[in-house]
Amino acid sequence: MNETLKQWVDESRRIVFFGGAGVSTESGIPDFRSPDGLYNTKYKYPPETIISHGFFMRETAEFYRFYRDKMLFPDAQPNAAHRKLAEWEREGKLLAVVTQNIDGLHQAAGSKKVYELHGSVHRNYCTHCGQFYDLDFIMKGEGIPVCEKCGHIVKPDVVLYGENLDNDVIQGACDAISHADMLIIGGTSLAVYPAAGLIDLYRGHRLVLVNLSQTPQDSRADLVIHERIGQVFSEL
Ligand code: CNA
Repeated sequence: MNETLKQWVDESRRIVFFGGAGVSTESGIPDFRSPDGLYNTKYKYPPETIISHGFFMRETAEFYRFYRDKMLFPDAQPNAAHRKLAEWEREGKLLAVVTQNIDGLHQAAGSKKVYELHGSVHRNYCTHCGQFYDLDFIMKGEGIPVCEKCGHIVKPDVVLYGENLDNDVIQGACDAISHADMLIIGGTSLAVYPAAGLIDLYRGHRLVLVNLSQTPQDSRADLVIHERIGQVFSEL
């Protein structure tokens, strides 16, 4: 167990967690940039092309083939990292989780204050009338999902490359990070902007990075742990 991390967690009252795909790999969901991540699987186009706004508009059927095949994991369960964060929130020592993940596992673990910078696979809307659809609706259909009310295309509430982040979500995340007395960054390559830029708002001296591989921000962190985050959190 990392004693410094444990001590800082014990002493902090306004922890904010900023995470990415690496938080869910121990739940069986592949990340993007690890050796066994999505960017290293063979597909007709690179993933960053397929999960872009332009591709969704142009080649919707191909988008959904990839999306259903590679991005939906309805049976994944929260791991020790998700569970510990929810526990800290219940205990009143965690302000918020800010996540780049779209899998909903923080909420499944019981977290309430979750800023989903890149949206969620659990919310889907008709592009015409705004009718809501759940993940099951996308899973059980084939081809392009269309609205049962008006027949227009249903789109996941996921921020695709080339789309803007939701202003209210960014505002909430900025607010939480700037009020944090400890910021734990975990399971993210910190390569995707503007999300990765939000950590600049933290001004304290308990900046912890828990990530398997190195990140561009390792040198500015007060504590760096290159281990599996589920394992690290299970020992806290
Ligand atoms: P990324 O760029 O794939 O980076 C993941 C990072 O996590 C890498 O640096 C890994 O070394 C590290 N990592 C992997 N497993 C672990 C582990 N068990 N413990 C600690 N570190 C680990 O992913 P980012 O989140 O940084 O990139 C942002 C993208 C990925 C966002 O737009 C997400 O929407 C997108 N994404 C999300 C999911 C999901 O919702 N679960 C899955 C795949 C991709």
